Order: sequence, then structure tokens, then C-alpha cells
Amino acid sequence: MRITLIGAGAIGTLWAVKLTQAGHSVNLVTRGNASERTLSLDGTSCTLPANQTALMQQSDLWLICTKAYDIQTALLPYLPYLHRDTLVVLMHNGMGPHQWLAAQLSERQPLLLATTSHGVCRHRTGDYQHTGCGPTTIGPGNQAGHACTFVAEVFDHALPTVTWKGNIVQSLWFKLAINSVINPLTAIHGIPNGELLKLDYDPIIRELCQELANVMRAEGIHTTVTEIRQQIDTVAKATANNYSSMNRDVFYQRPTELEYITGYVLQRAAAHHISAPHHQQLYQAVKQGQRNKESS
Ligand code: KPL
Repeated sequence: MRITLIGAGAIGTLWAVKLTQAGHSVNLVTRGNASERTLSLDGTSCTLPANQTALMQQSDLWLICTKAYDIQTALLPYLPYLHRDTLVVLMHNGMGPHQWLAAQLSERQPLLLATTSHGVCRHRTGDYQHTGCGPTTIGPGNQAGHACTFVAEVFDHALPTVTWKGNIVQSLWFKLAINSVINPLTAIHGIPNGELLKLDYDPIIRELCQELANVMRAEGIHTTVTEIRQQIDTVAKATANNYSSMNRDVFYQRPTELEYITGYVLQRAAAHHISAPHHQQLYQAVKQGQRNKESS
């Protein structure tokens, strides 16, 4: 397939390299206007064309891997180069931006939403390392997307496992639940994901899971506290040595995805009149951590 990948950060680099290795023609949209860009993953370099509008127009699929808060700014200048038959796949942490994107596309343009649990870390040299494997789930983000189940097979061939899920919103909620526990806690305490498996963190994680179960059920997701907890523990184990993306963002004083993760949980809790004081505390604590870093 001819693929345009927007957002060659950690997850974007992983997919760009794996899709290229699987035989697809990948071109990138990056900051700046360089006509090519070299990505490095696990010691393997891969030079790909970049910022070439003709390649964007000819693409069968656009894969958007930017941070949630960057989606509008990153996409808006390039939307004129999106062919009406091109499939659009959105893959990011958090929830919210797909509603904006769906409104930009015609109803006939397939939109797919994906969520992935791979761990990738960036070394100071700018090289990326694939530090933890996890499942990827993909499914329809609009009516036209329902006909695109084959995309799961294409992605699965490049970086297994990828499964198709008709009800992708449910998977997005589970990923949101995982991120809303792992990311703020590891950012506040400055720890890798695996530390959360220690008993010290059990009481707060229990409370967070209970609040998540309340909000998710109100959103029509059938789940239990135990199921949410199991998913969090599985990801914490699989990415034990990894620092979460929010941990890195706070550490390097970059913007975080807090609004699209904890912010979204709080927004949906408020909409259902559900109290979520522990998520509220994490929200404030991450904000305070960011302020402290800025002033230090
Ligand atoms: O998605 C992640 C992130 O760091 O944002 C997890 C799965 C928690 C891996 O670190």
C-alpha cells in the first residue's frame, strides 16, 4: 500500500519502520519541510520521503500518529491533499479528536480508529527502541469505515497482533482506562511503568479503577473493576521498564496528553454526574508537576 504517515514520534516511527519492512511505500509528514527523513528503530535506519504533497495525494491510506493535542494543527494544512478515496486511520492516546476529524471528512471517506499498547522509548540520540509488545485494535470511526476490515490484516502482517473490532469505542475506552492510570501515576512519581505493580500503589489504583468502572458503565461499556485492573496490570508488566509517554513529556517539559486522557474521563464523569475525585487529584498533581518543572 502507499501510506502517508503523519507524526513520526515514538509510535509513528515504530509503524513507519514496520510497515516499510513489510513492503509498503511509506512517506512522512513532519515538522519543517525536509524532503526526506531518516528514522532509526532498534539500530536499523530507514530513510523515507517526507512532506511531498504528490505522495500524500496518491496514498491509499493516511496513518495519523501525532499526539492528540496536535491533530488539528498537524492535519489542517494537509487536508487539501487528502484524496476522497484515501482511508484515514487515527492512532493516538486519549479520546476526543476523532469527533473533529469525522466532521472534516465526507461521509463516504472511510475513517478508522486504532489503539495500540506497544512501548517505544526515545534515546537522547533521537533513536527509538521498541521496548514492549502489546496488541493493536482497529475499527470503524464512521459508517464508511465498516467496509475496511482488511486494514487489520495489512497492519497485522507488519506488526502483530492487530485485530479488527466492530465496536472500537469500547477498545478505546479500555486503552483510555489504562492510560488514565499508568500515565499520570508514572509522571507524578517519576517511575517506570512496572513500579506500579508494587503494593504501595494498590490502594490508589483500586480507587481509580472503581471510578473508571462507574464512568465506563455510564458510557454503555460493560465492564468490571477486576477487568479494568487486569488490563492495567498486563500493560504495566509488558512495558515494565518503559517510561510512559506522559512521564517523558513531564520530564522533558513538553505538552502532555492529560486533557485527552484524564481530562476526557473527568469530562464524561461530569456529563453523567459521577464523582471521580481520585482522577481529579491526579489531574491537579500532573498540572502541579508541570508547573514545578517549569519554575525549577
Ligand atoms: O500508551 C502508553 C503510554 O506510555 O502512553 C503505555 C501503554 C502506558 C505504555 O507506556
